[in-house]
Amino acid sequence: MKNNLKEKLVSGGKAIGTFFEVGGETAVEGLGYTGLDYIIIDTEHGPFEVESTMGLIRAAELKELVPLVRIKDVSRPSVLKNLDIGAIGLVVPCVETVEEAKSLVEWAKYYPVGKRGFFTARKAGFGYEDFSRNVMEYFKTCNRETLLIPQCETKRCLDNIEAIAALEGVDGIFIGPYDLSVGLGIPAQFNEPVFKEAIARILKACKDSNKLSFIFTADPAMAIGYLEQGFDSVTISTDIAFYIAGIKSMVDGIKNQEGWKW
Ligand code: 3PY
Ligand code: MG
Repeated sequence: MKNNLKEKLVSGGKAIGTFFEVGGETAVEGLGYTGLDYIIIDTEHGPFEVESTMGLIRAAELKELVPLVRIKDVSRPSVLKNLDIGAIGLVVPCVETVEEAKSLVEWAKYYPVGKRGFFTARKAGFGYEDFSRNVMEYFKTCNRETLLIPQCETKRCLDNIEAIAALEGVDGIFIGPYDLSVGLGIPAQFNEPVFKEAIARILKACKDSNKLSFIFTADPAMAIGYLEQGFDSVTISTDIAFYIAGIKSMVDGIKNQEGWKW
């Protein structure tokens, strides 16, 4: 069990991902040819439940695309089930307090870091992978390789960000700029000083605690800016946005010829 995304990021590499919303194993497989490092299967906003998510994870594994899952809420079943079906990392929306982050660690990490419920699930080969035969080795491997990444996307989370980022078991922070900007009273105004200060504060909290930093943007120029600023990773747009834009630009290019009635 190895997390290629973690390996890349802790060795100083940058990574790029996208939110997966389209659905279907074939769509995941196709993304394996794009150069993306990871996808985040979005069960917060996307239509997927745990059973279909498992198929999407398998398809990502086939193409060595790292499958993270954005779980739908801060709850033990959401954490446990998504890890047990093979998510190698969880992005958790709307975490606001240190207590919530502590609960997440308890549910997501095995003893002695947390109290994850014991099960030799997919990543353990249902108990047939060598590393899972010894319980302590199994726990240590899962705790090391599984990324737990709360999202900072509310004012309350921002107020607590240093303590949340510093928690043992929290591997990184993912900034949700849309919700965070709403929380700051400046919806989608990403160039406002108050927004930029918030981003800088979260990034510093990550660096000070030696944790990974992720941010979402739909804009490739902003993505480059965030990477230059020091973020470890940007999650760029959603697959559905690329899908529509790609086909639409081809259709527009043909339809825009003069003289034909469509
Ligand atoms: C946000 O911007 O709120 C996110 O959660 C990223 O998609
Ligand atoms: Mg959000």
